[in-house]
Amino acid sequence: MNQKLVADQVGADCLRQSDPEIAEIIEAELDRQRNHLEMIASENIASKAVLEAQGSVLTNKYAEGYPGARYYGGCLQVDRAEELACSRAKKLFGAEHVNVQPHAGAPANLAVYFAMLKPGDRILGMDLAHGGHLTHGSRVNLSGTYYKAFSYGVDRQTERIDLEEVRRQALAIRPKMIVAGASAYPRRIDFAAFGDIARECGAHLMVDIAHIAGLVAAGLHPSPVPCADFVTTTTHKTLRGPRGGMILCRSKYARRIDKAVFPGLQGGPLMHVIAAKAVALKEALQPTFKLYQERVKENAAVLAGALQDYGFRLVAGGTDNHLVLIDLRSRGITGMEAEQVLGRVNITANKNAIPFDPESPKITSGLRLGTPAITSRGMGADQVHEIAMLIQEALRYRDNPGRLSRIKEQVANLCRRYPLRGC
Ligand code: DSN
Repeated sequence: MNQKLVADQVGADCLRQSDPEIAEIIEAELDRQRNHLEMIASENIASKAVLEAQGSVLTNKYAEGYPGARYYGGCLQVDRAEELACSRAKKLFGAEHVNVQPHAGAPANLAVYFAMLKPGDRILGMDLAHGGHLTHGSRVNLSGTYYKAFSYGVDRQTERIDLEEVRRQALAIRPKMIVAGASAYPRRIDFAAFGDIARECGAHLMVDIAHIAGLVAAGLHPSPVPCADFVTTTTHKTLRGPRGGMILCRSKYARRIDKAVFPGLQGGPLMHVIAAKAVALKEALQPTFKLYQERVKENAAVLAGALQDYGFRLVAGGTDNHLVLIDLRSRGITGMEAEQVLGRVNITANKNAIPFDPESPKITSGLRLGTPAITSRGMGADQVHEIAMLIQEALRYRDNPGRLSRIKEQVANLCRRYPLRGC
């Protein structure tokens, strides 16, 4: 490996001297990212500019509070960074108010609940087993413990959200909060219909766009901002920023949300991450970002079509966004085994429950694949066809080590032709 290049990329020169073990781990991880095809739908490749801001001296600063109203001195510069992040996020999503302090998507969701609900209040969110998220009311999460959580799923035939059924449940349950959004749902979500249902049953609507934030920002998925009271997101998935979270809301909820994030749930904000969020949001406001998102979506559609041509059954029959969910049952392989086989040829993906999955969440019958990271490397339709072919070959010849090592070499070749990109 070119050590100079590694040092440039990770700024590892000083680190290599002071902590060679961690420096070696970072170099090895960079090597892995360079030489593996990243198909995990929730991962991406942040720009060097984002990495630089996140690795900056802003990590040294305590700044509890908000710009202009902090509990510490010396916040002039970090105030400017947070103000920039907020104004860029508002512009990008057309939101009235933004809080950029949540450390991740889960605390963003919990802050909204903390702002608006009392323990024991009813919430209605998408079932984790049908593609929802832990923080949408799962029993193993705080959201399903402090609140009385109910869930809606997808229709058994269409594997899509049945809005009439959501409406029926909402009117029967009368939740205080309805949660829309998903982490493994390949189809468009009708947020306007969710808004109508919430209004009809007197609930607040929170939409979690963590997965599709980049598509929403680029106008490639209808935005929930006009119809939801609260929109939460992570900043590192399709949005391609640093690892973190964000809450968008109407002005009338601004104070409650800000108080819930700090001092309600968090202490000192991660100012280096907030600066990196600002950088990513500036990138997302550029015309090239829209082209990137268009390509993410096109690549997912090409992947879906190619996998179907190889005879794979896709949940909900295909995709409208950045991910596909394969039902592996007819292939005689579980999600866990498929993840392991693909790992052996340097394709990184994750096992995932499919709706009405007969297998446990640790095994699963599904595999989730996403295109954000390979698209960030510049791959297009031809490479996606090649990847689909490599995936089907690897799963088919999983017991043939010679075949697997040839596939691994083809993956390496693809990675060499499409290196990780800089700024
Ligand atoms: N862990 C994320 C995902 O992979 O979808 C959700 O939080």
